[in-house]
Amino acid sequence: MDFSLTREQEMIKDLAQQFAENELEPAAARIDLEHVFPEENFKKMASLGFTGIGIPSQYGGSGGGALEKVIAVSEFAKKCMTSAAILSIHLIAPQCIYRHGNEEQKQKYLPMITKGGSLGAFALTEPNAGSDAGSVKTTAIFDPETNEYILNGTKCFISGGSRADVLIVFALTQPNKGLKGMSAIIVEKGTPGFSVGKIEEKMGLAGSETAELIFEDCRVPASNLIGKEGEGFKIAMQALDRARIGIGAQAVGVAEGALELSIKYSKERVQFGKPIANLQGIQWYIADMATKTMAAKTLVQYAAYLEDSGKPFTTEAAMCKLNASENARFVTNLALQIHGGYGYMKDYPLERMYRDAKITEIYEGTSEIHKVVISRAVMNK
Ligand code: COS
Repeated sequence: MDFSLTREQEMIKDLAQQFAENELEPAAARIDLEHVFPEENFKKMASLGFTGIGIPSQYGGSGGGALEKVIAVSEFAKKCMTSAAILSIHLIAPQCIYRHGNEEQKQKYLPMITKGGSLGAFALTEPNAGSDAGSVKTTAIFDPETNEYILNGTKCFISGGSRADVLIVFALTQPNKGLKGMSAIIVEKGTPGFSVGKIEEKMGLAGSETAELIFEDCRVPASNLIGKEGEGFKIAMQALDRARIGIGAQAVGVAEGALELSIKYSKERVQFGKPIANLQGIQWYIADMATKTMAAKTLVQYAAYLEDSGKPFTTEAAMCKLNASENARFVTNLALQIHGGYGYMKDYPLERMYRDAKITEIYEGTSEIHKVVISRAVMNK
């Protein structure tokens, strides 16, 4: 068993760490307060190759796989969860096209979203299809006269949806077949009949622009179908398996960031005539935070290793996301507690990290859904 990173992975880690410290951290508080998508930083992510992780260079990607994604996303999340979420969720769309698209689709769409600065989005969730993703009601009816699909329906809570240039939309091409009639279709920003509705006001991840998307007789060429008709649910589930490792990486990163800040603060903060780091209560907090975060990180990296090795990883992706997200809430809560009143103030990043961490227990599948996935697997149900 070899837990060490390769030289290339070490380089990605260093690059991500420097970028996070120099560019992401200084903007993090402003993004959170002003609720703005960090356009400039996203462009820089693209120019540094982060938006093309997991895609080969022939399509504009920077190569690597799940572990490289985990490394970059975790480093980003230490300093700015919104930026980590933007990267991690963006990476779902190129993976869908690369793994399930045809050569023409790869040539057309991948370079723009891997290195061209275009943002990808994954549009599955609907008002009545959240945890029950198979209940999607949006339709995409084929029109043989024009060789187009006509989309009708509403998606909600779509991360980056209002800003995305290329969206993977899940819709029923055969509505009478339920989830077996679901297909994955590429929709480009600006397509007539596609509009952005409500932009959500969220508890955290303020800069990631979570939006409602409305499709009203939105016509897209039949050539935008990814894979075959009816394959959409499986494409979505496989995409979510990969994405859940990305959320695990976000959760590990925010926990590591909060732990680092807590260690630093506890050594500086003097109460009762000595640094609070000398108090055993604080030492025990730090020991628990460090141990649980190391365990979470190891499980996330193990799930990434399975994905990269071409082995089944659905269960481990669910486990790593469940564990890392619960740990992120645990660690950011204790970190805020260690910082006391200062932790509650916006002058420090702790309250933001605490708010941002919470979403990891909810999006890309709630903790409860992951327990369904895990128990089904381990109990053979
Ligand atoms: N990979 C590949 N195929 C999968 C799969 C996976 N991870 N999970 C399920 N499938 C397949 C099943 O094998 C089944 O195919 P067959 O009918 O050919 O056997 C089909 O999909 C239906 O699966 P299942 O019966 O398990 O579907 P359910 O409706 O019970 O849903 C859960 C399964 C709950 C796991 C799924 O709906 C889910 O993940 N929900 C959460 C959605 C989510 O994360 N939403 C957030 C969106 S982005 S913020």
